[in-house]
Amino acid sequence: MAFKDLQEYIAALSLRRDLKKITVPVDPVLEITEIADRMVKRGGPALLFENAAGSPFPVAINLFGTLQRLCFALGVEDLDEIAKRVVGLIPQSPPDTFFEKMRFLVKLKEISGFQPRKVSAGPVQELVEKTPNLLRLPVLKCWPKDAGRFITLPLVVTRNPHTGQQNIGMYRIQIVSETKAIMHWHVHHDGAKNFRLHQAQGQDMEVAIVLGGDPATIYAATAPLPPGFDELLFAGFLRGEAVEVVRGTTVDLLLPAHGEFLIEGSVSATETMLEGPFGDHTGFYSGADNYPVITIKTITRKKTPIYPATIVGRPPMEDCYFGKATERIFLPLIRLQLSEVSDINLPCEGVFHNCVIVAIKKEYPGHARKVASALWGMGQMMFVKAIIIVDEDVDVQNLSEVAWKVLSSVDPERDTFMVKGPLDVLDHAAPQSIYGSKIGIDATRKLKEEGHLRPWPEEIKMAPEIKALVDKRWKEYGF
Ligand SMILES: [Mn+2]
Repeated sequence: MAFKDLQEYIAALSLRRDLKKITVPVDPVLEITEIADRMVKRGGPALLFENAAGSPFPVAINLFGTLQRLCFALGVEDLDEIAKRVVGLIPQSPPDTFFEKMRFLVKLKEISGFQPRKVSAGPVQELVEKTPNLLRLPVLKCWPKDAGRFITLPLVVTRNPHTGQQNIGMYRIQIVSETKAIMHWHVHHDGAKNFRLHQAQGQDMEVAIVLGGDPATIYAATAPLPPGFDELLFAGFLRGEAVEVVRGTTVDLLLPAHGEFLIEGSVSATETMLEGPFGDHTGFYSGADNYPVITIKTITRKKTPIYPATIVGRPPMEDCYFGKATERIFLPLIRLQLSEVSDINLPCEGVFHNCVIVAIKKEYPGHARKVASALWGMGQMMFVKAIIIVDEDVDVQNLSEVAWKVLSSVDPERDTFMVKGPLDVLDHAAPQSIYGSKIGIDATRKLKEEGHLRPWPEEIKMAPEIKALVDKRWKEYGF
């Protein structure tokens, strides 16, 4: 059963005792961040601030802040259930490129019922604000040196002017005034691409910002889908039920009908403003830069909406769990291209683009380097700064085991290699923005062709019969 919207999900969390309601007034400026940060760090519940200072609307945060909660949000016990459904969609003899293979998700359309379903009216349009005013929303100022208040969990809907294809992405939005805001998207984001296509024709771009919606749609907005792949179709697949959409009141876009708020307006082709600094998901502040200005025309909403938010900052944060969902759901697609990959871990501390640990079934000299090169050539993996390759018997999810195996199995001179390439815009260590060096660490057992001239030592393991004996006698020992 799929959640219809955020409020149904929040009610279900409450029933599971995985939601804490805070009734005293709390300030969306910094105070909510400090509380939410403590909760996410201790694996605490989702939070509903019923009395957000300066706003008539409650704030929900930490809605996806543990792996169990995210699974619950997506309607599964384990994320691998989704991965198995993805595998089921992939044909036996797929075409050549990774993206073509990913596009086979388009098969979804055939087994349909998952394509967004247009409805004539939706709760997100229950009420039209007489005068749209972003300042009435309980938008957080997240960290002390942030430039202002930022919408952090928006579904930003744009359209490709040539194909008509819509895109949903999650990009932070800085509030400037009642009707002005600044859109922060990175150059490779689909929303930014749609914007450049409008800009090239000298046109402002229609935009809709949906706050809320069902949990699968919110996750889908963060997933690294190939360009042109509909996030709402993916969300429909995840929840096993089509997402209902309504036409905007002042923009020609189809929008999730069960959002809490719907903000409509346009992104200026010409006008920019200084956006940031912003305390980012790297755990450091991102500097200020110029980004396009959004002018708001209309705000519609439910009669009693909840404002959804998240915070980023020193990991682990809530976005870590979205990243984990992506890691699990997309692993089968990586394995299509690289069948030798047995598992992969994007540790939270690596904030997705700093580190990937990958286990492989090694078959020939140089195999680890081949896998690293292939990953660096695959979609958003191109941004990864460090790729660590281990043998398949290493549990890549166990960072203690990884540290032990890597540190003991690497000859730094022989087993590390550096290449240059694109880097994430948030990598502040690179000498210049978005370009620099990457490292591969081959921590697999070395072969003699790889220059290892001695036998590889055997790992210590207890004899199975002794383990069984100790298991059996465990109580006898008096522990
Ligand atoms: Mn997209």
